[in-house]
Amino acid sequence: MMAFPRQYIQYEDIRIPGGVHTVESLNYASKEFETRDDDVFNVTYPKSGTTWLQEILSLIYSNGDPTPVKATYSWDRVPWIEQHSGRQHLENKPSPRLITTHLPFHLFPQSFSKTKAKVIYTIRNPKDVCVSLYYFSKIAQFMEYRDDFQDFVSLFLSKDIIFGRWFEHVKGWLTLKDSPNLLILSYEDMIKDLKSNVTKICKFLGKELDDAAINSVVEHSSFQAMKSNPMSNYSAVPNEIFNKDHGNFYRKGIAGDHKNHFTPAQEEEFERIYKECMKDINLSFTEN
Ligand code: PPS
Repeated sequence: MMAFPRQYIQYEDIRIPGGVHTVESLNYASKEFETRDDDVFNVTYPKSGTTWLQEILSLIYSNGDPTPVKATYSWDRVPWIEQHSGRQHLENKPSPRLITTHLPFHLFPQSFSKTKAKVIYTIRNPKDVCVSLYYFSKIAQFMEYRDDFQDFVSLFLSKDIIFGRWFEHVKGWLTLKDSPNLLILSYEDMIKDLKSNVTKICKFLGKELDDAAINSVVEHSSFQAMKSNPMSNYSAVPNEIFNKDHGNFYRKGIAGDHKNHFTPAQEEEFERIYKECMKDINLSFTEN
């Protein structure tokens, strides 16, 4: 397989990795995609719990039966709408479709607003997102790479970061916060109590799972279960795309790892920018 170049597409106001995305695939996602009333979208800023939700949603829709998550790749079960294979994956997929996206709200399918489709938006502490993305950029050969952590933090805080800045992404999606069709989840909350979050997701989706099925969803979407599931752990992706010699996609899966990476000066600067950008938004991030 050919390696993806570390090249970016400028799509409207955001930069998106090339190779896996094309202008055509982004136009499809944003402008042409026909949303169905029973579509379910797993929306995240990168490194905020995307893969986790792919697994949880797959397991909820199989009523806790792990067979599908052990038989089919996560990206086929809950495909990304904006990637080059989005159209092929989604056009003829039977309902209800489970769909993943990192798109900011303003580039989300235009057809969405006329439907009853549901969106689950998962938010993670941006400092931990930054750390996770730093390590991911060593593995993902399509990502812009900065060896020096401080350089990476500067990139993360700039408009050149993939899918736009975390701040604008989160604020954009929070404009929908009063919609009954949006469920906001917190990565940190899921770390603390996965079962109550799975129950909350089921309620939002109108899925009635009994206690044994809920427990099975929790068991099969644990960090360890996913890390050892070849259908979800990206081990099948060739090294030209995900270089496994440079790290593991399932790195730590914890809340608060930024404390092991940010210097006090970096924390202070990040906090200053956070406060400036998020002044009207009330979010908190618990740490273990
Ligand atoms: S991506 O590339 O945007 O799809 O990445 P994404 O899946 O959003 O984020 C990857 C981080 O999520 C962690 N992860 C989990 N944490 C806890 N429990 C489970 N089950 C789980 N699955 C994935 C993964 O380890 C990455 O975080 P870091 O901090 O790098 O470990």
